[in-house]
Amino acid sequence: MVNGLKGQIVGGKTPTWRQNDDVNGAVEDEFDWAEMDADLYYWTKPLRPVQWYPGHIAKTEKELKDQLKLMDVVIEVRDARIPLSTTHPQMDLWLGNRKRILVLNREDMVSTEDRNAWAMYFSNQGTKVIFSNGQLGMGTMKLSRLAKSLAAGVNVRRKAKGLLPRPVRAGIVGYPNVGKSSLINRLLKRRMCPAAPRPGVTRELKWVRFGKDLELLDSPGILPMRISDQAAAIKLAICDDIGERSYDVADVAAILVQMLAKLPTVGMKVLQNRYKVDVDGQSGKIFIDKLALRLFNGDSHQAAFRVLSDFRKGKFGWVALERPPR
Ligand SMILES: Nc1nc2c(ncn2[C@@H]2O[C@H](COP(=O)(O)OP(=O)(O)OP(=O)(O)O)[C@@H](O)[C@H]2O)c(=O)[nH]1
Ligand SMILES: [Mg+2]
Repeated sequence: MVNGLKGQIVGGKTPTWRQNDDVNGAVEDEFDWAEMDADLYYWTKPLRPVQWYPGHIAKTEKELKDQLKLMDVVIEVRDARIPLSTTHPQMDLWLGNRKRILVLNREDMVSTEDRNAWAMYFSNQGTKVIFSNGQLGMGTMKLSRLAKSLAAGVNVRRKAKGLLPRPVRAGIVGYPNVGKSSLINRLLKRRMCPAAPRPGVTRELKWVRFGKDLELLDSPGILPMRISDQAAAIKLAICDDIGERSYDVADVAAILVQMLAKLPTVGMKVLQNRYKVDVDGQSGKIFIDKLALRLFNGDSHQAAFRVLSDFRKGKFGWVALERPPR
C-alpha cells in the first residue's frame, strides 16, 4: 500500500464514476477525452510517483544519441494505445531535422475509430505515420520501402561524388516494449533480435542487415530519467511499457478500473458482468478489493494483476487509452 491510500483513488473533478453503458456511436462521439485526462491527473496526484530508469538505459542512452547522428533515417516506434505517452520529450532535440518515420505499433490493440483519429491527427500535422503489427508483420514492408525512399538521397550524393552506393542506415527507437525488436524480426523473417512481452528486453544497440541496401539499428527502449507527467506514467504501467517494479499494481489497476468505467466502449456494466462484482462503490480500489474477496481469497495484488492482464489481453475489447487533443 502506497502512502496509506486505503481505497482512495477517487476525487478529481467528478467525485463519483459517471456511468457509460451506452455503446452506440453517439456516446462515443460525445465522450470528452480531455475530461478523462483531467480526472486521471487528479487520480494520480496522491500516488507515489512512477519512475523507471534502469541501468541499461542510463548506459546506452549516450551511445544511442551518438549513433543517431549517423542515421539516414530514424524510425520512431510508439504504442498505438498511447501515442502521446510514448513520445520521448527529448526526441525532437536529438533528431533535429533528420528524416524520420513515425510508427504506431500494436495496431491490432486499438479500434478502427482510434486508428482513424490518430491517422487524421498526424496527417494534419504533416507527419508520416505507419500503423504496424510487430507480432504478425503488417506494415513492415511498407516501413522498409519508406525508409529506403526517404534516405535515397544519400546514394544520389555519393554517386555525384564518384562513390559507390552504401546500405541505407535506419535507427529504430522508442519506449520500452512497444515492439521495436519484433518489427525488425518480422521484417527479416528471422529472430535476429530478442523480443519478449516485458519492457527492458533489448539491452544493447545492435545492427542487423536487411537485404543488401538497408541496415537497421535495434536499440533498448528508452524513457526520460524523470517522467514529469504522472498520468502518462500510469498509462505506461497499464500498457506494460514500463518496469513492473516501478509501480504499485493495485494502484494502477484501480485507476484502470476507473478509466474503463468511463470509456464509452467499455463502461461499468462490462466490468460488472465480467467479474460479477457490483460497482456500487466510488473507487477502483474498492472494486479490486471486492474482486479479491470473490476470487482470490482477499489477495488484492492478485485481483489487481488479473484486471491489468485482462486489459492487456483485450478482454474489454481493443481500446486506445488516448485520443488526439482537439
Ligand atoms: N499484439 C501485438 N503484440 C505485439 C506487437 N508488436 C510486438 N508485440 C509483442 O510485444 C512484446 C514486446 O515486443 P518487443 O519487440 O520485445 O518490444 P521492444 O520495443 O523491442 O521492447 P524493449 O527491447 O524492451 O524496449 C512481444 O511479446 C511481441 O510479441 C503488435 O503489433 N501487436
Ligand atoms: Mg527490443
